[in-house]
Amino acid sequence: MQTYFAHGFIPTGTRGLLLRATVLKSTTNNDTYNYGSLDNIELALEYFDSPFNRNIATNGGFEQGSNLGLTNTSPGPDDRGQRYLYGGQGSTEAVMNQMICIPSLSPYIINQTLSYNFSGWLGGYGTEADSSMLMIMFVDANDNANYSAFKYLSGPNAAARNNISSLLLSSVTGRVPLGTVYVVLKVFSIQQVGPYVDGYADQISFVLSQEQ
Ligand SMILES: [Ca+2]
Ligand SMILES: [Ca+2]
Repeated sequence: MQTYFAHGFIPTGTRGLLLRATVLKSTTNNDTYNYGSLDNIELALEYFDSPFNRNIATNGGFEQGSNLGLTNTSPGPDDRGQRYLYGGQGSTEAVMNQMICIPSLSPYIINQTLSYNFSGWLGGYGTEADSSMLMIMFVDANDNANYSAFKYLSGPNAAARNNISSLLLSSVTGRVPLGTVYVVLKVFSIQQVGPYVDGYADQISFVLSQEQ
């Protein structure tokens, strides 16, 4: 199966939503059964107060996440909360994606006056070479990513963490490129030493602002 998604703003005056899934049976080879299939239909609604000058990433502090390896006294953000992201077990890499729709900001994007700041605290475990990485993608209305606007942020290696379990701040700023309808934030947790994927991340933040 493949995953498909659509996104957008609910138009003014909407009083209800109708979700419809159609499963089509082939008409070309006299199939007895309809083998069209689907699963896990989801609808997520989000209310935006003001999109500017605040973190609009959801659960960026991973307080609905996991906790292993760091302690409350490990170097990291002051506002870390109780939990953070780590990659877990069973794979050599874990990836988190979050899509944020911003079509209502198209006037600012057309005028090239919409700036972003994408940041996160990244780290790992002791002397292990496991690490984390952030990436941001800008995608247009046809779901085409703007490859020239990709940004990567590599987290610290063990030496940069002084070989202790800790988190360090990484950030990138830029201008939201023309044609952007939504952004995809990605967090990679990469395993070099087993058995756990000990790339850590916390306090992921995506902030938009108007350039004056
Ligand atoms: Ca946290
Ligand atoms: Ca590990």
